[in-house]
Amino acid sequence: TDSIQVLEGLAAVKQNPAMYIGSTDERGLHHLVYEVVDNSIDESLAGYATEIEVSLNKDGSVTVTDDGRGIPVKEHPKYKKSGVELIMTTLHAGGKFDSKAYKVSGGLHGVGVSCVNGLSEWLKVKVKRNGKEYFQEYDHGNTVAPLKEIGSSDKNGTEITFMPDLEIFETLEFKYETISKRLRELAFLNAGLNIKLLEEETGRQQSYKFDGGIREF
Ligand code: 0RA
Repeated sequence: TDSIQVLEGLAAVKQNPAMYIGSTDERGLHHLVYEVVDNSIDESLAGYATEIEVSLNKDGSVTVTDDGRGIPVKEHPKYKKSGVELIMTTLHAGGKFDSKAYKVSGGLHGVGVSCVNGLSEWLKVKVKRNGKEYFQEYDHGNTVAPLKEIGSSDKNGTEITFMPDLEIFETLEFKYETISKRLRELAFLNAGLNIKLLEEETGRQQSYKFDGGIREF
């Protein structure tokens, strides 16, 4: 499928956010969190991530951390960019990712973490992989500098922190209860997966893990 993948920039997402995340109201804002979490859940379904942590930070940004394989860091021979940069800055268009297909299906799932990047004032990603730690940041979806090695690590995983763009969203206030309810549902649907939520400002936190899956419901 790689050869038929069409990569597009994020201009379309910024011009028509609703087509990608449904709306730019409170609901759309929360979709940003779910989109990033979905990527971590895919890493759990693939058999790697066992834990996902969502932090509502004091500055209004959100951090999603997982202990999956980490986004690939190798440079793509054709695009001359790291896997991290390609995943964060390009829309994977064509085939089932066709915008018409999304409109039919409701257009809310699996549109990719790059949409979140395009709709964020800034986004920072840290990847632990190959015994190393890497970092990259973006400004309104635009790369600030190439992926940089920032240290060593014996762990694997991905940490994404984003600040939603106030020029795009009608509200920037994440609701602990809204996110908590969704994460609880996701924990039911993904038996054994540990999902944590933390609110920095208040110290509120919750941890969801259901070994029996939906049967525990
Ligand atoms: C592309 C390929 C692989 C993993 C990921 C993306 C990935 C993306 C996200 C986003 C949040 N957490 C993530 N974890 C992984 C596979 C990597 C491999 O083959 O080793």
